[in-house]
Amino acid sequence: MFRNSILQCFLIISACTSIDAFAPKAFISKQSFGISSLTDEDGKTTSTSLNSSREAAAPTFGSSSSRKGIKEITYPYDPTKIRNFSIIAHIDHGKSTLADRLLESTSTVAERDMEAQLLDNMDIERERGITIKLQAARVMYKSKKDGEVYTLNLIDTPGHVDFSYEVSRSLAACEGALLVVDASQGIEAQTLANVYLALENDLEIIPVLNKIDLPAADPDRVSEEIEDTIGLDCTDIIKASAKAGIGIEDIMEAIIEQVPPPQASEPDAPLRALIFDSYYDPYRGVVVFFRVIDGEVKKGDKIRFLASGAEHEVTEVGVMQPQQVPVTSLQAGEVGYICGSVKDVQDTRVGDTITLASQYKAAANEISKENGNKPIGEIEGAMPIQPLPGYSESVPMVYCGLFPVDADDYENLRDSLGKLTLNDAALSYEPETSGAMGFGFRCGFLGLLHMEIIQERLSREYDLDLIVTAPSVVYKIMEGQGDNEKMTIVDAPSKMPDLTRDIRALEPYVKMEILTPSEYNGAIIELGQERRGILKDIKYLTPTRSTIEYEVPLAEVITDFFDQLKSRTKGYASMEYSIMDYRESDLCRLDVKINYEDAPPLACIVHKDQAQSVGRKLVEKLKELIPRQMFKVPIQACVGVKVIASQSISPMRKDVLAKCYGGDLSRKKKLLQKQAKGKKRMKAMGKVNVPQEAFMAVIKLDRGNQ
Ligand SMILES: Nc1nc2c(ncn2[C@@H]2O[C@H](COP(=O)(O)OP(=O)(O)OP(=O)(O)O)[C@@H](O)[C@H]2O)c(=O)[nH]1
Ligand SMILES: [Mg+2]
Repeated sequence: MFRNSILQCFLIISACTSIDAFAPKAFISKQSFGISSLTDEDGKTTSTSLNSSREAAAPTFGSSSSRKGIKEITYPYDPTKIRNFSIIAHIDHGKSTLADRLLESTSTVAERDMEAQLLDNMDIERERGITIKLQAARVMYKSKKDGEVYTLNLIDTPGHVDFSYEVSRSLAACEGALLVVDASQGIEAQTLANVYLALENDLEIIPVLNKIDLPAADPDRVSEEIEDTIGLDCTDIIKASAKAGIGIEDIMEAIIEQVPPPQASEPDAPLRALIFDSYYDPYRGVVVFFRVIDGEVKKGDKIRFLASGAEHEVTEVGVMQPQQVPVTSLQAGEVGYICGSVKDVQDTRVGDTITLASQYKAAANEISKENGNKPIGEIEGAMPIQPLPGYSESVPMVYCGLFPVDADDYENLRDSLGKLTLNDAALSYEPETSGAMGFGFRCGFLGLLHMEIIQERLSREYDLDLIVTAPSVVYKIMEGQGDNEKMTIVDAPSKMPDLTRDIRALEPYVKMEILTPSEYNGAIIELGQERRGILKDIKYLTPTRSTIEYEVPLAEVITDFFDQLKSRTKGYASMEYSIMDYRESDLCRLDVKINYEDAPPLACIVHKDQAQSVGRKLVEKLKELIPRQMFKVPIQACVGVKVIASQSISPMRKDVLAKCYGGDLSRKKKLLQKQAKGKKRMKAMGKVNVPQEAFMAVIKLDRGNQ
């Protein structure tokens, strides 16, 4: 019965996105419009030129210079003594802190090198106090029960929903998952989402109650909640405090006891290793993180990436402790990294399978012999080595345009995006050209926080100044009827055609689940109504906690929905969502004209009923954000050719009559007329600088009280 309920909750990608992620500080540059060129007046950011955040943030994590002369370590190999597991939880329930304790108590990291959330080694992670990248580490632990030494490969995962792709990839490399639940807060939306992901991967789940040191901790209530909602047996649940170091040994013993060891491979099986992460190192090329499923890989081997067909010689094989330590070989069941001077980022892809070139060639020759010496490429469906299942591609939820402030940076931006996709497999991009903005890229993200992090990483790690347009979802446009029906995908508001009678627009809807204390049910239903939500169900998990199920257009969610949810429930509610389907909606494109010139990056798609109020609020907001010019600047919001709202920014004006005391009236008139003429000329040639915040104005509008 439990499994059934899980099947219903298939892929869960949720949205705990904070819109304050969009505080203006995050955006960096100014842009001028229309006939004008791009400017970057006060667009300088703190660009610490980091080449690889992993290296830069944590020099101890192995820079190439410090690698010279490092001897490889040989570990005894016994697959029955290996345990691979991920740490999963809702955001801030203490995963990284627990990983710290596991590293510390096994003396994997020296005491002097220890710091809080050690595995969060990126600057952005440390500044924000959240994990955004999965991070693997190997610890050796001597069991108190049987006295044997075990190799524990742990993967710390991010808790925020925008990075759930990282979690799903980590889980595919493991046999078990440590489910951390904050004993003072209980189950949250993301706890459930991660449990479903772990069950999809058939993992053994070990629940742990964390933060029992807090006065507000209520382990009994939370255990009951876990039993009732998730269905895990909690009679002997481990009570721990990652901060105070309570229950750490119990956790490690439970892992050894409950998580199954990896399956040993057949003797002589060819190498098959699954890539779960990678990053670009300017000195060593692409560094690939993988889990060996079959076979063995050593330094000096020639490896082949099955999907791309690229072959490279291995220059280093190693494990993460968590700094990279070279080892002589890695065998089935082990987790580690490899480098092979791979300079072309296209060669490697997360989810691809690594094998040995010699084994591939031998298998290919055999198949070709069986087929009368036909070359392998000409034999249909021939697969000398069966690739591992890999991962399903992540589906971007939100799109935005990224344009370099300096047009010369275009190539640089393209290379940087290529390198960044190695480290962030959920990022997608394609070239885009816009009349007003020049050459850039349309990028797809899993959520708003993801979008902001990528933008910040581009600026910090690759020293790029960017202009970011407002995020939008993907719409489907249907034209014609019956067999002649044609569908086009629209991922930028400016590409939306004018909707006539035989063009229909479909927008994505999400299934949203909100967990909240029951006293806020009313406030949440009110919010749902404002956002065109369809209330599906309200369930009481316990007398004081409920889950509310909604079907909401995704476009309403990517505005300040999460902010509103938090503020209306005093921060107690959490939410998750997954894409359901596309539904027909009465949509229209809201264009913005500044100084009578179209400003496509400011256009947005809204529901027809909301067009008037969004248009009015948008022009008011733009009036506040766009600085005054020497001439009058009208700002208009239009649907089609109809202007539905307008405002104008009054010009800065010199008092030309100041020098004219006394004097004749006609003299004054003449001066004023001359000034008016000058303003008119200025207006015709004028350039309006639109600051970066203006691009985001549309998602920050207060949409209540419409
Ligand atoms: N009192 C107390 N605080 C804890 C405990 N474990 C973690 N914390 C605190 O909780 C906060 C979040 O901890 P993290 O370890 O960063 O949580 P996380 O689950 O890794 O968060 P994300 O990776 O962003 O999802 C930090 O301020 C920790 O100091 C604990 O056992 N007791
Ligand atoms: Mg963390």
